[in-house]
Amino acid sequence: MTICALATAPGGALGIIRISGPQSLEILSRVFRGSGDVQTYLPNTIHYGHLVPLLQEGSGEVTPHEVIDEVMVSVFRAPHSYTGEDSVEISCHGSRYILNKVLEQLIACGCRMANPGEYTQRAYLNGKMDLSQAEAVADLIASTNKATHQMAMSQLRGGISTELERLREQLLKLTSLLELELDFSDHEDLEFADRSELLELTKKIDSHIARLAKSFETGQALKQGIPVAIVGKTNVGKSTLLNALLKDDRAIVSDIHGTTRDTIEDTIDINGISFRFIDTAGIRQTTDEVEQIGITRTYAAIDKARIVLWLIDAEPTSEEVQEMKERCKDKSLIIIVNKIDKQTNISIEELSSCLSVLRSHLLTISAKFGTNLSDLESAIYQAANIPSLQENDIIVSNARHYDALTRAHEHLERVLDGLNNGLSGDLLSEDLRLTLDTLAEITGGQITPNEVLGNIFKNFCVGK
Ligand SMILES: Nc1nc2c(ncn2[C@@H]2O[C@H](COP(=O)(O)OP(=O)(O)O)[C@@H](O)[C@H]2O)c(=O)[nH]1
Ligand SMILES: [Mg+2]
Repeated sequence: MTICALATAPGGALGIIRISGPQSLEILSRVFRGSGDVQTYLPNTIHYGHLVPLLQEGSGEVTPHEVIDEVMVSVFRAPHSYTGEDSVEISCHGSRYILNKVLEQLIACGCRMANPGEYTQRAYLNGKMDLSQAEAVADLIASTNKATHQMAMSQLRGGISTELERLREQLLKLTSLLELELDFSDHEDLEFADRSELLELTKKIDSHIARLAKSFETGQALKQGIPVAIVGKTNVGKSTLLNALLKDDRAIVSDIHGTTRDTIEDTIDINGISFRFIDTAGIRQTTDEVEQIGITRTYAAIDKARIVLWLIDAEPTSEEVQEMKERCKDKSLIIIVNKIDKQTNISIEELSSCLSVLRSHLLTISAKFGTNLSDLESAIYQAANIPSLQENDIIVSNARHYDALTRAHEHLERVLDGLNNGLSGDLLSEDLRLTLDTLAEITGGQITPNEVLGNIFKNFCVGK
């Protein structure tokens, strides 16, 4: 079936309508007047002409005032198109009226409106890309900064697919070693595959899979913004800092203690990575019920954060230090002395030794006057500890891939257990096969159930 859809967002100067399917050119020929016979247009050519209303049988020629639009038409032929089918892209003027009119004509000629992601789904079904690459297309369209763009590009280029192919080869090697053992299992005391060699190989593959699965944490953080909690006592300048980082008056700043009672979130990009800053209610003893709820949320924000900015404007007590260290055990803690525009009696050197934090994690700033904020941004970027995106490290950012990797890891753990406990080769083979099948789900090498495909493509835009 030939499908059509608007591929561009409404409101621009141009609007692109895509047609894909076996009848693309035949349908085009009924509504497009250009030079020569439309149905013989060569692949990868562009043609100038006019879109006209569908001619009724027996009616005369179209008069100039009936022309819908002056357009350019790009022609692609199977299999050398995005979908792998014959396709056409019509660049019209971006009028909503024109675009609707054109779609109406195409549907009258026998096109069906495309479902979300249907072009990419067809590209996948026609072998133009694997499933992980198809998913990367959606990520690429949604990318908002350097990090998400690079992750999507790497996946689109087949980064994950290549990595999985390597794993597959190793798993197949393992399988064949085991099968060799099975073939000769009649000879009772023959163990062809050296079990310790098998064990080594399995461990290697397993740690590789585990590493990929673990990278999801980073991938997810990069996609959603790395959570950074700004915490401290009331009035130390947390909201002022949030506003300064955002360069916007996002949170209310006042010298009244307990002004911020709920958490406030916003995102900024530092060196191409997005950070989600969470301004919190100041920590203090309070009888105000609402403020107390806010403080509980502050602790929850710390729990969810990857980086905690602890703002102080006076020497903290040792109990406070202890508490913060306890709460931030597995986080990057950055301690910030604010209000350095004012005279303070805080000695940074003393603080540094009594807090026993890295010197790079102890900064002095003035949130109000913007002093040392770029140092703070660098410290935050460093603390995020993101592997360089230039390197060929694969970062998994898709929940479906993560799920499959986790299950593959579990199957392989069973293989490891089996090897350690002297389980027979045929039982091990079964789990190995499951590992292979599970990994194949990621690229769609296995036959992928329609339900899974439906779930993947339903979140795409129409026209992609
Ligand atoms: N002098 C000075 N005052 C600041 C600075 N940062 C914040 N303040 C003031 O401290 C008060 C409390 O600030 P606010 O951001 O609401 O603190 P929060 O309760 O921690 O969110 C306000 O009057 C701010 O103007 C700073 O760097 N220097
Ligand atoms: Mg505040």
